[in-house]
Amino acid sequence: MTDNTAPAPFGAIPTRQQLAWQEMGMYAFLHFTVNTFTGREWGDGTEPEDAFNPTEMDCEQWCRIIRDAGFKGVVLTAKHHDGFCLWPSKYTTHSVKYSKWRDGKGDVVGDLAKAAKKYGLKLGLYLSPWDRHEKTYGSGDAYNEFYRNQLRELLTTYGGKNGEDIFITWFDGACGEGPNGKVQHYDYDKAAAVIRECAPNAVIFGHMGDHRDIRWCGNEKGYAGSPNWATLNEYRDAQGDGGLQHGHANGKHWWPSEVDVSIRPGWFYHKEQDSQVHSLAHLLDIWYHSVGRGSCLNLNIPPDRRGRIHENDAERIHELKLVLDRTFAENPAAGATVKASSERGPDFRGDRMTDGSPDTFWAAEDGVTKCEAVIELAATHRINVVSLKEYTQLGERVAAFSVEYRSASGNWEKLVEETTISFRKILRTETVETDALKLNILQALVCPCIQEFAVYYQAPLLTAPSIFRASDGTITLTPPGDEVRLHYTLDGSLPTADSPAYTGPFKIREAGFLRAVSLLREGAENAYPEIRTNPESNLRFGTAVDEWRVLAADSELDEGHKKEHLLTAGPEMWMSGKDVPYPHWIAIDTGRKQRIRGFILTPPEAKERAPGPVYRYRFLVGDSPETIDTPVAEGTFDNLLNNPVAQIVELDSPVSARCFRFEALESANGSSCANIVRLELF
Ligand code: FUL
Repeated sequence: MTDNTAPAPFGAIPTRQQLAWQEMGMYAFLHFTVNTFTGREWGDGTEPEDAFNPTEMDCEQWCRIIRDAGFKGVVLTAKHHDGFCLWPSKYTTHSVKYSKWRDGKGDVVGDLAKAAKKYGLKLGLYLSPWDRHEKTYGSGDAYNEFYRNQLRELLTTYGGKNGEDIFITWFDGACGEGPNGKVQHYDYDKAAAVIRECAPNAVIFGHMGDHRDIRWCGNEKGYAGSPNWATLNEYRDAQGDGGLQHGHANGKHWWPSEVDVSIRPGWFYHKEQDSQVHSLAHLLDIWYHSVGRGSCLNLNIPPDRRGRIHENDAERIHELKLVLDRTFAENPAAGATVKASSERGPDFRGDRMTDGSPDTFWAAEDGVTKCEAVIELAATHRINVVSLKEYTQLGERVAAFSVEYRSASGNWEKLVEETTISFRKILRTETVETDALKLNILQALVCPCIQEFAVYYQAPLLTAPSIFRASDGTITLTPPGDEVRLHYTLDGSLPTADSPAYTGPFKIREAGFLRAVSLLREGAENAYPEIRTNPESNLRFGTAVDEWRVLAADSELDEGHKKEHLLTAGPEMWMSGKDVPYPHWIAIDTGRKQRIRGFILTPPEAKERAPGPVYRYRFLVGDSPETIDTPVAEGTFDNLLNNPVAQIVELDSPVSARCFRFEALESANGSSCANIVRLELF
């Protein structure tokens, strides 16, 4: 036995604010503004103040539901890109004060601050740097001053006596101004100084020069990377080298990631997405890939036009709480005896990681970077979740580890092998019965300090069917298991046991909306009888495309990305040619004149920063391949770069035509390329 003192800290370590933030695990994003009422994702700043008009505004309802679902805080879009202020800011007339809502006496930020306090939730505020309404935006100093004034006003009015109630200030980096738009040079130093002065407990998220405490995880899909180092070198580099997702080992700054994702396809509430609240299984995946990877989860639950959290969203986060509570109720490793291959002294013994205290940890001797610990359970248990924590107050140390279990025959079998542990690592594994586990530290930057080792069991969950629609309109549903039967509807209603049962593939050539649910067969075991909803998948689709023909495109990259891919049902895409500049276009002959109410564009999945997301588009129709020259829609796909979900565009009025041309006029990220997976008509 050696020296009974703690190891020296290693590399960058968290501040008090960062640690407090990290402990929160999960909080709720609240996207709410004029967009809620106009149906947009990015307002353009021309919306009249009266557009904002919730009919049953109730911040207490938000906070009650969010608190009851286990969230620790709320983050409100006090101002989104459209510039409309949810508080009566004295620096602009574009706010609730100038709307009809509550005769101009309403104050959403004020109501939320009060309700959050009442329900024990911490408060976070989002103040968009990009402001499409404010005249001074793009002017440099004048806007910087305006922005600082708003920041100070918000933090000092709603942050408690000394601003202590604010746990996060949230700044996104979005700007859709394009090459000819306004350019604002921000004074991040001065803005950050206001935050440090007025919100001493807050962490700064995202784009505030280098005055950040936490980084973006690099996508809006809901997952941090593996590995997921909390440290980072330069933010600039991280955008290109995967550092937002993975961090940098032994990086210069302690900048752990936050995972921000919406519970629905859009960030703002849209009625037509009521049936697209993520399934429980999807939400759990998000949770394990964010909180379970040591990040915090900022889950967006957008209030609706009433000013209330919609019933579907409320039900789903209630279900999430139920499964998490049940899973993490019993830890068979609590209090277990541990035999470690290297220990420093009595205060750092192996069983310090099973003693339940957040202040004690197992630490190996200096210089030991490979070691193991055997955890003896008091009895045999069924487990399928492993949870680990490093004592990150002393830095991040572990780069790779594995966990083995002792099988009935007494042999050690591998359960899981992974990379970083960091603040937290919670992994789902196969289900095994065991009476002992072994933690192998395979690679560490310096002797490891492990604060917690725990195991749990998550009961199996009923999941949703998968849907595939072929180009001729044939729909195939696949149930998630034998004990499941599927029911579906085509009229938009929620399928029940009385809806048509799925018995095999069927064909629908017209456009439509399919909803399908999984129901447990009679007699099958249901681990969660309290869950009231049936897991659902759904698909909005256009008319069958097997008789269509791609006439031409301005260019195509190669055989793997040819224009004909636009008509296939899989993930393959059309991509415009290398170094061919915008605009790009593709023209299609549908073979017969048909009534067109709109189109659905499916973008490629976001690989960290997709190469060619389209921002501005135009849609033209014609009766023959030679006369496709009548524009019927023009607009922008807001936020397609970060949140590439299917874009449904309804024409102002339906048209009859045989051919159409889609024109990509401007890219969302300055790249020369355009890429599209599918274009459908409805
Ligand atoms: C992005 C914004 O553009 C989206 O509208 C949303 O607010 C998201 C959280 O951040 O950058």
